[in-house]
This record gives sequence, C-alpha cells and structure tokens, in this order.
Amino acid sequence: MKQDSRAYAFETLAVHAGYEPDASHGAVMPPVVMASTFAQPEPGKPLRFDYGRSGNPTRAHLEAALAALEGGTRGFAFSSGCAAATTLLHTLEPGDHVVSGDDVYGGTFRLFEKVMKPFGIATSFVDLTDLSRLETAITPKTRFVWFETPTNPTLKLADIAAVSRICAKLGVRVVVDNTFASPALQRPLLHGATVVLHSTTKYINGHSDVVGGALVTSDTDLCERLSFLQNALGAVPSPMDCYLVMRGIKTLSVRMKAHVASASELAQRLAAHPRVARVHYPGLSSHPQHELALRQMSGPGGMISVELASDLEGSRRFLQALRVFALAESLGGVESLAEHPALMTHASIPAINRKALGISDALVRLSVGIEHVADLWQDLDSALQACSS
Ligand code: P1T
Repeated sequence: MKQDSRAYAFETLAVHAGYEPDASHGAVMPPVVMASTFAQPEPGKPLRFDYGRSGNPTRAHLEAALAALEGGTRGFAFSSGCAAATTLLHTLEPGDHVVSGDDVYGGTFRLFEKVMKPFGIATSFVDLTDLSRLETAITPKTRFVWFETPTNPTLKLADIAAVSRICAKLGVRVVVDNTFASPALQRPLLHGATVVLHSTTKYINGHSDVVGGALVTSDTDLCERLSFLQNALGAVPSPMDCYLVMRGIKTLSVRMKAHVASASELAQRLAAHPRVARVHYPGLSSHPQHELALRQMSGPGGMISVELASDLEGSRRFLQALRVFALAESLGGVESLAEHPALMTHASIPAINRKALGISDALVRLSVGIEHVADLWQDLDSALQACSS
C-alpha cells in the first residue's frame, strides 16, 4: 500500500502502516537491518542513519506504524515499556510533580516511588474514577497526569476526554498507558491525551516473544525532547525485535476481536459461578464504568480480574490447577495466562496500598488468549472446583 494521508480503516493500517514494498527488491515485509553503524559518504554527513542507537531503518518502520495506529505524528520505540516510561519521565526536572492513577502496573509504581522520587520528582496517586479528586491533586508543579485505562490489575476506567479537558485548562500533559486496550480498541490521542505509552511486550506484539515499549505523540516540543532522550538515554530495541513487533501488529485487529469475544463470554460465565465472589471486566453491565467502556472503547478487552470466593491458599490451588492457562506474568499474547497480582506483578506495591486498591489475596488476573473458548472455560471451571478442595 502506498503511504498517503487517506483515512484508512484501522484494520488496513495495521497491515500496511509504516512500510511499503521497497524500491530495489519489492520485498513486502521490511528488511531487518542489523547494522550497528552506517557508512557516511563524507565525514559528519551521513545518509539518513548514522549509528544504530540513534536510528535504524527497521525501527523507523515500526515507529511510523505505531504513530499511524495511535493517530499521532511521531512514534518512538524502546527496549521495554519501563524504558518508554523512564524516557518520558526524563523530560521532567527535579521539583516537578506527577499525578498518577492509583492503580498502575507494579513496575510503574516502583519507577515513580523508588527511582524518580529520589531525583526530586514526586507522584500523587489518585483514583481517577472520581474526577473531582483530580483538580485538587494538580499543583502548579504538576507536569503529567498519567494513567492506565483499563487499569492493571483491577480494570478501572478513566474518562480520557474528561481528564484531558481538565488538564488542557491547566496546561498539564496527559499520558495514557494504553497497554491493556491497544489502539485496536481505544485511541487516547483522539480523546485529547498528549502521549500514549505502550508495553509493546503485550497486545501490540502479541506473541510473548519480545519485550518492548513505545511512546506516541503529536506534541511538537515533546517530540523534539523525546527524540533527544531516546538517543541520549539509549534504551532502544534491537532491529530484530522491531521486526517482530511490526509482524505482530499485522494481526492486531483480528487478535483483539478474538480476545474480546472469548473474554466477554468467560467473564459472563465466571460472574455466574458459585466459587467466584466478583468479576472485574469492563464489558459486564455490573462494571461500575460499563457506560464509559461503551463510549470510549470499541471493545472491552481481553483482560479479566477475578476475586475468588476463597483465600490465598484457594488462589494458589486455582492457579496451579490450570492446564491451558499458563501461570505467568505478562499478558496480551495469543496464549492464555493467569497470575496472582499480590504475589507477582504488583508485589512491589506496599500491602496497605494493595489492600486499598482491592488487590487482595483472592484476586487472580486472566489474560484470555485466542484458544477455543470451550477449552478455556473447561480449564477455568475445573480449576475453580480445585480451588476450595
Ligand atoms: O514489562 P514492560 O514491557 O517493561 O512494560 C511495563 C508495563 C507498563 N504498563 C503496563 C500497563 C504494564 O502492564 C506493563 C507490564 N506489565 C506486566 C509485565 C504485567 O504482567 O502486568
């Protein structure tokens, strides 16, 4: 497909954005350019690329694809989601302040509290399901309002357009970690956010074989600074990883449809199960922000968090009884995964905070893959039987 400014549908962009068959060979997939450096015709006058940290053709294709998918002008690829977050936080200065959603990935919480705080960047954690709390949390030093929607792991939503309206009035940039939804289901920049962050490790790559991250924005000043910092901090992905993520993107739409269909069915069944106390899934009408999910997302996603009607031992038995779901951290791959946030992905969050957020010993998180839904249900149902034995 010729890259032009037409408004192609997301499915078409996912297959084609960022690359067109190359002029010399017509290869329909981007070449993996493994070179760490690029010969220059004259000293200090490189062709487009000079050194692999500063830029690489395969990475450039991925970055263009990411920008197109999120509807931004520039995409930046990183070696992990945490590297993307770290680079973005380096646009701040000592004394600056961040308002973060209260429920975020444990590694993001750790970055704010254990890494950035000692450098003089303070973070306030706020429940953004109630926006009256946001304006009081923002200070003259606040530079970012940063949140996940849906959140990891309790799947709360924040109204991106409403947060962006408040922040625009106050001159604060809005950072949305769109890892759980992926751009196939939600495009935060179109709702007014300034920057979208991804752990491309998850749905964007989709095959659990790459750790990667991304930022996308249309903010010109931020683009300039991120471009500098991406090179200066150097947390860049390898060309091979860029290629793999680019390949994963081609099936993002179809994968997300399959994740949503199966997760929707499993969430309904789990909600009716006697050994389940509560199901967190934005697609259920019982979800406190189901209306917002319908408005803001084109599908409620492939993640489900389940409060079992049991204790820590029951959760352990459930997770170890699963046969199709693998007991593992991470999410968004074609294979189904299950994990225990309190002991695994959110262990770096103090117990008192976890308790307040509802990350209890009975909470398990499911990443619903693209296997047959009947096999997934049978697996969950039999593990639930094991849970209280
Ligand atoms: O793992 P990494 O690629 O560095 O991405 C960090 C990250 C950022 N944002 C969100 C919403 C995330 O979920 C993650 C990583 N999360 C897991 C590994 C997990 O199992 O929840």
